[in-house]
Amino acid sequence: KKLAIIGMPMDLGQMRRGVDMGPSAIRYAGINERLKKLFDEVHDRGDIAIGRPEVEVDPESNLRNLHLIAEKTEMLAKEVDQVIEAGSFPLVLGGDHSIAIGTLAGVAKHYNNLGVIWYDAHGDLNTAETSPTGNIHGMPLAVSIGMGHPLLTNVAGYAPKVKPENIVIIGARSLDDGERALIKEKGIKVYTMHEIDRIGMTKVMEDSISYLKGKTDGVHLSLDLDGLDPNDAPGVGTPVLGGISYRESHLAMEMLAESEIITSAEFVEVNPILDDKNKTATVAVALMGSLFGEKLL
Ligand code: DIR
Ligand code: MN
Ligand code: MN
Ligand code: MN
Repeated sequence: KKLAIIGMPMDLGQMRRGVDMGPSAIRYAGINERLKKLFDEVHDRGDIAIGRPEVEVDPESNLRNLHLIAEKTEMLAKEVDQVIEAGSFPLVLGGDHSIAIGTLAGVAKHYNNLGVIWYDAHGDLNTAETSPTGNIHGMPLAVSIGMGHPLLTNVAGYAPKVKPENIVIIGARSLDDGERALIKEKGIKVYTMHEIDRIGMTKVMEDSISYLKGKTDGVHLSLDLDGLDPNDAPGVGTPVLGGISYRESHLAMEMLAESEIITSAEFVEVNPILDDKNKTATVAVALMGSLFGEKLL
């Protein structure tokens, strides 16, 4: 079993600076040491070069940093593609959630029926038309089903990446009107905080796993740290009260490890500037440990 780590220090999908330092914060929290115990080989490929580009707002679409994000996610897609071709598990470190456009573009071409688990307080299902902010980090899941600006949906030269019926959103508690409409229209499966409270994380994960297991040939985990409660993961740009706990998140990761369905992953939105002594990156690394099979006994 081989793991490849790719850092994507991009903060162009939203307005709070600092999430570009996410990959560094996660490395400082000990990702390499921790995961070396769980894989035969861990290769940290370093960061994709983002540089310090000038922030722009596309006058036609009102999208913030549209061209830069299209260009940089294309680079990430190539890197992820190479990692999979080399037989390694790709683990991408964000960066804001717009990086998922590139990760999924690199992953999805290797599967006929890719499943996606979107662990997030938000739906990330906005388009230029429905977005209240113009921030592309609120759009990557819509982009992956082929909805949104063509520069984004066509990253890596094909669209869509994922079928709506192969998606499960877990932890949602802040959805915009357009996102709600899209969820209904496309029949996307969503476990909001209501279901997590009501039926418990065990049942939510059992149902999610059996929903995806039969019909997919690979499952990507896209974990936004703001899916967790801000008490447990304060270092995120858009915290929302009433989130998934640290314990529930570990349980979810342990159940995914047991199920053996996950074939790629990314951990995004870690912002060390807004954090409390690197707590959020430390949580991210602990969750990776559980996802990749760490056991207490
Ligand atoms: C909001 C926030 N729905 C938007 N989205 C966030 O800007 O579209 N996603 N924070 O993680
Ligand atoms: Mn390929
Ligand atoms: Mn997100
Ligand atoms: Mn979010």
